[in-house]
Amino acid sequence: MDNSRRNFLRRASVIGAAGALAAGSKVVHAQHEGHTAAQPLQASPKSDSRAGGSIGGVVPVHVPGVPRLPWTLDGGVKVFHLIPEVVKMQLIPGKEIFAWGYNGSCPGPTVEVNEGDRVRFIVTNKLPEGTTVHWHGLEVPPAMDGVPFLNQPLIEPGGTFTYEFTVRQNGTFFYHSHMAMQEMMGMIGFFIIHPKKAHAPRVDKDFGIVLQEWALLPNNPIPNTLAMEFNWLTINGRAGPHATPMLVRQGERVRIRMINMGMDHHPMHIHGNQFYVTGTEGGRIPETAWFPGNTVLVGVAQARDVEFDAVYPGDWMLHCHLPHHMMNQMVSMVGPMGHAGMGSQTGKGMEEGMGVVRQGHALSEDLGPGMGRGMGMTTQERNVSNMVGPQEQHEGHTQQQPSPNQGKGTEVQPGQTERVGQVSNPDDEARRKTVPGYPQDMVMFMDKEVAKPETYGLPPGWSGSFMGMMTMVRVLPPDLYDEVMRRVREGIAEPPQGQPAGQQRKHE
Ligand SMILES: [Cu+2]
Repeated sequence: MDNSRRNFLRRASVIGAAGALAAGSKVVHAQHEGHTAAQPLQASPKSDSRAGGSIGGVVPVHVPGVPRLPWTLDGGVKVFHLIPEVVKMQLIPGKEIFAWGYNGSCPGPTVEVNEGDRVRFIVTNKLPEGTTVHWHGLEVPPAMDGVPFLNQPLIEPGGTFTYEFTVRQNGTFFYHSHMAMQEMMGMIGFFIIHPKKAHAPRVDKDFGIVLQEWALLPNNPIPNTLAMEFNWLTINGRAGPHATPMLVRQGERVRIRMINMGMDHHPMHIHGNQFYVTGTEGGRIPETAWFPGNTVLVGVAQARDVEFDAVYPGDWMLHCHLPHHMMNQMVSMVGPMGHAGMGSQTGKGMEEGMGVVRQGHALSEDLGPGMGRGMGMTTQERNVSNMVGPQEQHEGHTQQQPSPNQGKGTEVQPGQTERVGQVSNPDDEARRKTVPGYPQDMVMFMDKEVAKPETYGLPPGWSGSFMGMMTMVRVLPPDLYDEVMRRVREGIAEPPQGQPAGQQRKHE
């Protein structure tokens, strides 16, 4: 395939992605008897102390983009219906996958109860295989613990199992399938238990974020749950920049609860603020044991609560700091080696990059560069990047000669370094392409596609800096806060106008 055609196809797929509309996750089953698919975010019944906002000083937890699980009261027992099922969800506009979740949502809807509540969960399985629900961190009777065969039979497709127990703890917990691969299909949700009296100091805003990771081969919408490498990282089911910002009025005290159910640990870092770690998956940490930081490691199966006073106005990033968790759609970790040129291919998919040979022999013209190795026998080889991340589009491919000395025959003495390949003109693409390691990071703007009421007032191009496990805490001065909240209530989503700073010279 020649380069112009390949570039055309890439451009077409980018335009296709940009044209897709944002939508929440939706249930995949063709029909549902007796229950509505995606449960809208709905207030709990009026008898609930939290609905009014502040009996005991407790504020409801807001998990951006994830509904709350409604309940009804039956003789003093809070009754919930939990439905494991397959959902179609959108990681970013244009990237839809099939995940497994609960009640039409992945992550599952948030369970929010009070310490001392008696709760009943009627679980009806709509998955194609058996499942159970484990209440992670909760002190429940063994028969309610959700381990199949040890504590209970599997809930077979179409079957129902009822869990009932009294919640005696308070803090950030979660529920999840106790089948390991189902966990990796997304089957997790928050289980928040409010204390009888709010912890001091009281918070004004209480947020929750679920950290998940997905292995998705190109053009395959089904997560590979056996993978050890993950190329999509999400917060509440969405990758940056599609994650919904958390909104705070300047001066408020904020709690953010983070839970992790995946294969990797996530060092979650906030910009511009220090926080205290105030809770774990075991509940509240005594204030005397709090420690400050701006990064907290949320390990697999852990919960971490952090709190801070939002005194600094600004749009503050909150993200996993693992470099590979700050990217979307990594196409390859190992190749290709050469830039596009005569006989060389670049920008191929993960399969080729990982050396899955499908055509010809490994060193053939098509596959050689994709194997991530230089063959040492062509002038087209250069020490260039592995090309991770989305690829920038270039109008008109430039053919240029590499420097004959680039990366070859130069010996650097131990302890010494040597400058290589400085570039002073960003428009000199030919020169840039001779630099070892180029390209590394690429930027893709999608302000318009991910515009939400919560993004109002962000600068043009803001979305170019958000990928993977990234979101933000927007600490807004009162006027702007009120305006953004009005837009949230009225559902007004407007992208910023104008060009990103420094991008005026670029074509669209
Ligand atoms: Cu991470």
